[in-house]
Order: sequence, then structure tokens, then C-alpha cells
Amino acid sequence: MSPAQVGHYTCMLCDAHCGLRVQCEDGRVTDIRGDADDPFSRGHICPKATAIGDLMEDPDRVRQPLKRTADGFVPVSWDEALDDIATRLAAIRRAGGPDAIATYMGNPTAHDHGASLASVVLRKALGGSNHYSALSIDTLPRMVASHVMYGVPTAVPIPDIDRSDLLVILGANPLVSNGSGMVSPDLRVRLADIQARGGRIVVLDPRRTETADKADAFHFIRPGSDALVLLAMIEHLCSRGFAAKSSVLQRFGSGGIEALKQAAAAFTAEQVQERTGVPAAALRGIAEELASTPRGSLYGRMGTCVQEHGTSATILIDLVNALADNLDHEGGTRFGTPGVDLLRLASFLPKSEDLGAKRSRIDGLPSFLGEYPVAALPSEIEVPGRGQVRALLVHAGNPVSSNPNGARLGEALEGLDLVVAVDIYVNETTRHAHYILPTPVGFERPQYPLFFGQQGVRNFAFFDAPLVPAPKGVWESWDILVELAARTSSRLGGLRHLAAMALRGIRRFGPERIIDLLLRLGPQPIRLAGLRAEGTTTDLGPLEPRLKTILGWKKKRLALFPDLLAEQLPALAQLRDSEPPELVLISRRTLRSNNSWLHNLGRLTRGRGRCTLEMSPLDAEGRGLVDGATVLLISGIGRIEVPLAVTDRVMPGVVCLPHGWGQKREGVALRVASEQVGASVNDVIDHRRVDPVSGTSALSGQPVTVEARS
Ligand SMILES: Nc1nc2c(c(=O)[nH]1)N[C@H]1C(S)=C(S)[C@@H](COP(=O)(O)OP(=O)(O)OC[C@H]3O[C@@H](n4cnc5c(=O)[nH]c(N)nc54)[C@H](O)[C@@H]3O)O[C@H]1N2
Ligand SMILES: Nc1nc2c(c(=O)[nH]1)N[C@H]1C(S)=C(S)[C@@H](COP(=O)(O)OP(=O)(O)OC[C@H]3O[C@@H](n4cnc5c(=O)[nH]c(N)nc54)[C@H](O)[C@@H]3O)O[C@H]1N2
Ligand code: SF4
Ligand SMILES: [Mo]
Repeated sequence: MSPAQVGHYTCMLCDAHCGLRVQCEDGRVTDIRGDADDPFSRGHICPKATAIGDLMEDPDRVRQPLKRTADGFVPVSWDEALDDIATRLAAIRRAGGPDAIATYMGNPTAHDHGASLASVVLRKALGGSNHYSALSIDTLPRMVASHVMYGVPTAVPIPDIDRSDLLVILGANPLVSNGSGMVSPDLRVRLADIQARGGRIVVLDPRRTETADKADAFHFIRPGSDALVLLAMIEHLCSRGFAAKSSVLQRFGSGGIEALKQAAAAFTAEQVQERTGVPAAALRGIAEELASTPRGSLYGRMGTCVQEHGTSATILIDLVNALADNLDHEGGTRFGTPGVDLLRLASFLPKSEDLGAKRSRIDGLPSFLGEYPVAALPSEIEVPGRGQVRALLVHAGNPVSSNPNGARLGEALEGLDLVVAVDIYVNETTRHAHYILPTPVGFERPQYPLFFGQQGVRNFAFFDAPLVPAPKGVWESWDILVELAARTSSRLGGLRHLAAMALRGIRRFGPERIIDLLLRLGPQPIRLAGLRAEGTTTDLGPLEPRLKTILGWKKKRLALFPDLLAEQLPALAQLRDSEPPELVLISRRTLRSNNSWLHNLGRLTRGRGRCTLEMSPLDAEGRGLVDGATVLLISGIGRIEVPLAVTDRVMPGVVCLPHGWGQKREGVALRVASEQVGASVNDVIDHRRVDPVSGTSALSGQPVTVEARS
């Protein structure tokens, strides 16, 4: 036995990036706790992180490449798998053109710098435009809004919560999600600190969330109606003269303020209160509080993104912050200055990555950043013609569970010539794969926060070396994806042979050297070797003013009435005047789960079932439904059975089910997860409901009915 070793590693499960102290013995994890010496997370940890060792040792984990045969999955060698995949991809491309090969990058891709870089390499090597990711069921409207407002899609304003005296939260539940679009470990304490220094937290949400429980004020808001509330706030800020005093408008504003003011005039607090459910006086009060608190901000996340007016709502959030003089201000919202400057790098993106540079073949949804929204994928697979998808490569994604109309997508996958999943489990999606290619997980691979480094509530960076060796039969995503690109290219012949050689060179060069190069080009005085030696998170200081620099890259003024918003005003007026559907569905997260894939760890799933449909007492009574009953949740595309929880947490007219459940399906090899009571919320969410501006799936606000099971 070798002696126990304790090392630092940063939790890779969610945006919060908590520092962990991990004890290992003989290549096995024996203890995981919060790292009190981590300057950013200060020892905070949540239950999920304590299960990372279980995840690595999960008996259901895939530890060598698997090939699907008539008798189920059988192990194959890496060479056999990669050669066969490359041969088939080359043939599919020859027959159907580059668009016949699609890729889908799932959420954990963003937590793996090697995979993130390799996905760019692979997509370029494969060519074509049928590329997809979890972005369009998550944060795409945020990136479109930033592109429109600041000219840079990655310029995400982050609430400067450590110096804030007011945080208005619209459509996020950070006490459960641990914060998103703002890397803020130990968020519970950070939020409590706002209140301890006399500040306030205000929440607007269709569900009285766990965050709302701690807030100073809470209001229900009807799903999908945020843009109306925000327009009314803008109307109030303009008509009461607050906007005229905004220094950020004076310094950076375009001439659009008059047009914005005119547009907002038709959305007064009184005019929107019925449709939104937010009382006019409360709405005006929040707008005034935002304008009169020098260090305050309005923050929106999932709830304001994955809905039919997600892009409008997100643009409007930034406009409210600009008009209330909270943008690019200390204690307001600010932009990150990360080690690898993804803001600056994104400012060089070519026109072909612009919103709508291409339209998807069947549904006409817009491309952005070189990919289409996932809502376009089912038709691209199902509808014949040149460019029809015939092969799908999924990396760290579970689209059958996470994408709307997942069941239909699963069926569509069965019709494909080739499905390859780079994943650690045989789950809802990967059971449809011809090959499953396994990777390291947890503390088995190196880690730099390439994507999340720009979103800290303080600037931060780290580099974690692996703490334990990966199982012998797995490959890092970097190697798998770049090697697949190389082998496919070499089979396509001609000049692609040279491309294959170049790709092999890139593979050997490795992702860490690329990161180090990018760090040398970046705005922070850090190098990879220094971060490695540090052994914990490096605190790069509080958020600094950056708007002037960012706008300067594109020689731009702050867009105050962008065309994308102007074009949506008729639709928003229609929304204002419409009757809300009788009952709509929203989703929620739970503290002990992470999207669709931690349900196989007994440590997290023990106890009462968490996949319950929350319904208000008023709605339950009207339907003769009782707490604890199993009910049918029905939409135009499907029906599922779920246990009912009657609670006044949800607004009347709204039901709420967590996403990511429903592992009990034929072929899923997850022994713990498939015993869980629950179903996939996405089996009743229609993939055709989208935010038309960005194509983002409107996961929230699906009209549904609920009945007793007969
Ligand atoms: N209705 C509804 N749907 C939603 C949401 C919602 O709120 N409501 N939320 C949406 C959001 S925000 C997101 S981000 C998406 C997520 O959507 P996806 O990214 O499609 O799905 P995940 O559930 O994150 O699944 C991650 C997959 O990666 C695998 N995996 C985990 N770690 C690794 C690794 O290190 N390497 C590899 N190769 N594989 C790994 C897991 O086994 C799993 O198959 O879901 C979205 N879907
Ligand atoms: N424990 C846990 N933590 C996680 C995850 C997880 O699965 N589990 N997933 C991680 C991921 S991938 C992400 S992207 C983040 C997301 O982090 P958050 O953005 O905080 O996501 P949610 O907790 O889903 O909160 C969304 C809120 O929006 C509300 N909502 C729904 N529709 C509307 C609407 O139309 N308007 C408004 N105003 N609100 C609405 C919902 O009731 C919910 O409270 O969480 C991350 N952290
Ligand atoms: S909040 Fe939990 S899951 Fe998220 S990074 Fe921290 S320990 Fe990991
Ligand atoms: Mo997400």
C-alpha cells in the first residue's frame, strides 16, 4: 500500500468550480472535502462533489470502447473502433456530402478544455454545417444578445455580487444550481453577505424557489412574459427621467434611446400586469430600486433564455442594467478579464459565424457560431434530400434526455447509418450508438477553465493535474476527437491526406500547449506552469471596467434599440394582449442531480423521489387531483406518468417537473438510475416551440394538461 496523498482539484460538475481537497490511496479516491485554502470557494462544497469518487468507480461505467452487435454491446479495440468509424464516416460523406455528418457537443464538453479545443478541430475537419450543442437548450440567447449589444458573443455581463447592494434575480435559482453565467462558488454565503451589508435580493420566478425563500422580496411571473416586464421597467426608467441620468448611456450609448423609449411606451406597468402576473406597483418599485441603488444589478439565466422570447428578454435585461446605470459598474454587472481571453478571441470570428449566416435545411432555423439550434436536428435526420443527416457523433451529451421531444429524437437515431457516442455510460442516448468511446472522468484528466474562466464573479484561473490514473481502456476526448478527424480525413483521399498529417501534429502538440500559448496572448500575467505550481485557484482580482475596450474592438457604440429587438415588438404586443394558456409546464433543478447523468450514484439518489410534478392547490382542486397521486402529464406530442406534489410553491396555471429523469428504458445499463421513479420532462416538450430569433428551444412554457391516471 502506498501512503495516502492529498491533492487539490476543482470540481467539474457545475459552473461554481469549488476547490476540493481529494485524498487518494493506491490510485483510488478515499476522501473528498471542500478546500478551505481555495481563495475563491473558501471550503464550500455541495453533495454532488462528494460522489465524484463513486462516479469514477461506478460499476456501470464504460471502461473500454464498445460496439453494438445483434447480441448487444461488445468490447472492441480502439484501433478497430476508430478505423471502422472513420471508414464509415468517409463513405457517408462521399455519398451525402459534408452535411450528412452531424455533431452534438453536450454540456460536460465545456468542462474539458481538451474536448472544447478538439471539438473545434473535428468540426473544421469534417466540414459541413450540421453541428449542434447544448448551447441552444441553455445560454444561446445570452450569446446572441451580447453579439448584438457589444459585438462579441462571449461578452457576458456578470453580476459583481461581492460588491453589490441589490441583486434582482429573474429566472434563475442559484441556491440550487449554484449559480450559472456567474462562476460564484460559496454562493449561499455570497448572497447572505449582500443582505448582511444592508443590501437586498429580489426574485421574480413562476416558482417560489429555494432562492426566493432567502430573498427580501418575491413575485410570481408568468412563464415567457419576462420581456413584457422588462419593457415596462424601461418605460418607467425613461418616463421618470432615470435613464437620462445614466452615465453608461452618456458615455457609450448609441442614438437609439428615443426609439427605445417610444417602443416601450406601449408597455406600461399597468398594461403588462395582467399578462405577466407582476403587480404594476411592484414592477415600478423594482425598476426604481435598480436605478437608485448605485451598486445593484438585474440578473437573468435559464428562465429568461429557454422560452419563446428568450433573446428579446436577454437584450432587455442588459438594457435595463444600462438605463439604470448598472452596466460596467462596480457592484453592478461587469465583464470578465480571463487568462485565455475568449472575449477578445470571439471578436475575431468571421462573418460566417454570425447569427443567421445559414438557415437549417428543413426548418429554416438560424446558425450562430458555426452551429444550428438543436430544434432543427429531428427534421434534419428525418427528412430525405441532399444534406440529410446520416451520421451523428455525440460528445458528452444526452440529447434523448435533454432535448425537447427527446423520445422522437431517440427513434430518429435508430434510423441513422452511424451513431458514435463519446461517453462514460450506456444511457438513454448512447444505447442507440453503434460505438461508445469512453473517456476519463472526475479527477483522471487535466483541467483548465477555458470556457468558464471568463464568467467568474472575480477573475480566476487554475490548472489541475490528474490526481489518479484513468482506467487503461479509456482515451482522453482530445485524442479521440482529433484522431477521428485525422483518420476520416486520410480516408477521404486527395489533399485531405495532408490535412490528416497536420491533424496528427496537432494531436501530439496537445491541448495544454495551446492553452499556454493562449495565456501568453491573454491579458493576465499568468502561465500554465505557474498555475500548475500554484496547486489551487489563482485569484486574479475583482472585475474591472471593460466595456470601452470591448466596444472598441468593433468600433461600436452600445446598441440601445437593436434591430433584433425592434423586429420582435409586434410579437411582444401580441403577447401582451393574449390570454395565457390554462396550464403551462416549466422545469427545475434539484440539489443532488446534475442534468441527466448523476442518477446512477446511490449516494445522491437515496431518499424520497425528487421527480415530482409540482402543482398549485388551486389547480389540483379544480382537477380533483390529490398530493402523491400518479398523474398523466399530457401535451400535443406525448404523455408521461409522474407523481404529483401539490404545493403553493408554483404559480396557479403552472406545473413544474425536474428535467433529466426517465432512465428506465430498454437498453439503458444504469442499474441505480433506472430504478428511480420519474420520467423525462422532454418527452412532453415540443421541439417546434422555439425563440424564433435565435432558434433556442422554448423548454419553458409548454402548454399541457394534467389528468388522474385512470
Ligand atoms: N426541459 C429541460 N431540458 C433541459 C434543461 C432544463 O432546464 N429543462 N436544461 C438544459 C441544460 S441547461 C443543459 S446544459 C442540457 C444538458 O444537455 P446534454 O449536455 O445533452 O446532457 P447532460 O445531461 O449534461 O449529459 C451529459 C452526458 O455526458 C456524459 N458525461 C459526463 N461526464 C463526461 C465526461 O467527462 N466525458 C464524456 N465524454 N462524457 C461525459 C454523461 O454520461 C451524459 O451522457 O440540458 C438541457 N435540457
Ligand atoms: N444541482 C444542480 N445544479 C446545476 C445543474 C443541475 O442540473 N443540478 N445544472 C447546471 C446547468 S447545466 C445550468 S445551465 C445551470 C442553470 O442554472 P439556473 O439558471 O439557476 O437554472 P434553474 O435552476 O433551472 O433556474 C431557472 C429558473 O427559471 C424559472 N423559470 C422557468 N421559466 C421561466 C420564465 O419564463 N421566466 C422566469 N423569469 N423564470 C422562469 C424556473 O422556475 C427556475 O427557478 O445550473 C447548473 N447547476
Ligand atoms: S456547487 Fe457542487 S457540483 Fe458545483 S462545483 Fe461546487 S461542489 Fe461541484
Ligand atoms: Mo446548462
